[in-house]
Amino acid sequence: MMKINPGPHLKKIQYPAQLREIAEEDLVKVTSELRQYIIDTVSVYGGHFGASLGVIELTVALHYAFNTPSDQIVWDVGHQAYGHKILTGRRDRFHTNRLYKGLSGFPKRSESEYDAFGVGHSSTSISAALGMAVASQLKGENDKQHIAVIGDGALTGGMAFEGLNHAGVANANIIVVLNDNCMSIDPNVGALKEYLTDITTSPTYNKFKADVWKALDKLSKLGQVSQDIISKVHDTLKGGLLRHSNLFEALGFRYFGPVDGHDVNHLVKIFNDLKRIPGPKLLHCITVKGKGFAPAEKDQTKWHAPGLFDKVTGEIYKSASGGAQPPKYQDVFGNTLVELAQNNKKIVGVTPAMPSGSSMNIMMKAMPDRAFDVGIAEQHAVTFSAGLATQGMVPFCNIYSTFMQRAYDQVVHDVALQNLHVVFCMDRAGLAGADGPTHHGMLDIPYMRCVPNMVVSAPMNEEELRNLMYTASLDKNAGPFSIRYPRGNGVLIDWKRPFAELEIGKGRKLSEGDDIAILSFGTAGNLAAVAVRNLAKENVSAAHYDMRFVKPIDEAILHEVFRKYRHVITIEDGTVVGGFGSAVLEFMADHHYHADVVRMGMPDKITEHGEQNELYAECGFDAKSIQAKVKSVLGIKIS
Ligand SMILES: Cc1ncc(C[n+]2csc(CCOP(=O)(O)OP(=O)(O)O)c2C)c(N)n1
Repeated sequence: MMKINPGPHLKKIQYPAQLREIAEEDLVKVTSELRQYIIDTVSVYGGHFGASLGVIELTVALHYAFNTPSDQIVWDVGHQAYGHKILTGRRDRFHTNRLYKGLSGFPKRSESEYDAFGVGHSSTSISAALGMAVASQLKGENDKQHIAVIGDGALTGGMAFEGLNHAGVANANIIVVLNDNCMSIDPNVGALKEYLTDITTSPTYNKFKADVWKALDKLSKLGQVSQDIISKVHDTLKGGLLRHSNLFEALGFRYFGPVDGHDVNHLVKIFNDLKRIPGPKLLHCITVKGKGFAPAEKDQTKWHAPGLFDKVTGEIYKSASGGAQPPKYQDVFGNTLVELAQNNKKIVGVTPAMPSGSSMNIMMKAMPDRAFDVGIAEQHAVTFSAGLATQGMVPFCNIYSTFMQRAYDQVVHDVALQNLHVVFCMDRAGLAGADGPTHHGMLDIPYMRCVPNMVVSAPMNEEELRNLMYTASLDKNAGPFSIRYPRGNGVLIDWKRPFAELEIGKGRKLSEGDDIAILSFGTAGNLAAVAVRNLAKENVSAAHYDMRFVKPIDEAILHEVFRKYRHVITIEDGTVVGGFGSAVLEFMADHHYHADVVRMGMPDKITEHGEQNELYAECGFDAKSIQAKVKSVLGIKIS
């Protein structure tokens, strides 16, 4: 283990109370030591990077000016909260960040009382902080502060606006800190981004803001001014602000800024001022993602989560495994989509803010008019796709399994009920790894399986993914079609092999056997195939079926299996509750078969974070465990 040494000021700070003992003139030193500590640690232990560097000054200023943990800070998404973790009792464990059994990469209530709200998915902070603020109001805790720190990317999510809309009339004590760095993971998109740039650069607006600041400055010099005076000043200013049509003011917020989000002393002063102003307030801070580490400032997308790197040269290390690597599933998706779209003008691509993560950027580059990044807006992505489909387009809407949860009603109400031809490609299905429970794609098999009209499929390897995408694009298969695949890569494939149309609802038998049948769905089939080969060496004869589809499920195979076998094992890379195994059990019950069915998959509990293989091992999801399960089912002594 490599020891990371904190600088002399940071060394003195275990908790924010100690930070508050530091003289204001030394805060800049604290920020540079904190920044260095993150660079030192993330370069050798990995994790998110640029976002935390961009909010160092904000983090220090917030904990300095506010009385945390009594005052509550909600970090939106939470990938930028490393500085917060280090300042709130977790510096000595920070090297375990995102590692198995170590600190979570995101704020988590069970980890620290300073983590006011568990996060991972974006755009929740305003609603959560507002809930806290209203609760404080109801409890008569009127001095308590509630702060949502939200990025300009996260602000593109509809929920953020739902929160703003409510907060603007709730009259509760909430401060929204808008961390505007013009970036999501990829460059931020949409009209809101343009608007934020406009109010940052408009000379008339800024002249007016300067007047506002002068007035506020006077107020703060008065010390404890009465709410009455503040309200009067506010009302006078508000008219002017509205004349300059400020979106946030129009929504009932008091808007302050834009300010330099890297001037820690100025930020402290502003936060101390804002504390005295009741009601909803928004502070617009301009920051630079990756601030203080030149390569990260330069290529902000690459340095969102770069992996391990040399902190001196900025070289990002390649993964150790040599030789030709099989392509990642996401890249197979991206390249295949372009190939399909070249031959079919109706195909378009839709991603909610994940061009790099899903490899939709391949199509965005090749066919910029036909691929859309719609912002962090999964619900919109699905209904936008539905709209496209009503006009005969064939949208491939790519959303990580975990983020699709957001858009469930749109999947049901806007797509499935109207039987529209939208292809849902769900990346990161299964255990996501170091991002942990907020990002695991555990639930999509059950939640897609119960939707009428929906085809639910999963490829066993990359070649099957190509064929499923091709099949899903065909007019004769018009209707909602979902394809799930995991993070990472599988096998080397021959890109030149022509597409093969797969029959919907048909699985395939991969090996014959007498003692037991193993039914797999998706990439779990690769583990099953290894297990079957190993079992054969021990004279255990297992049949293996790759089902490909959970809905419609291959009834011919299931009749064959239940007629022939007393013992059946199902395996899927998702929760065992309501998933593929459950579909098999339902079939068995509906057709009055009787067999011993064992379901393998993810247990009905929260699986934490760690390397994917560590987590799969913990869940007993590997070839060895399948072999052991087969033997125990057959009553064979396990050697
Ligand atoms: C609902 C949801 N969709 C997508 C993501 C993936 N994601 C994580 S961070 C991020 C960008 C956030 O941008 P911003 O809020 O501006 O923060 P920054 O990283 O720029 O500091 C995205 C799209 C997510 N966490 N949640």
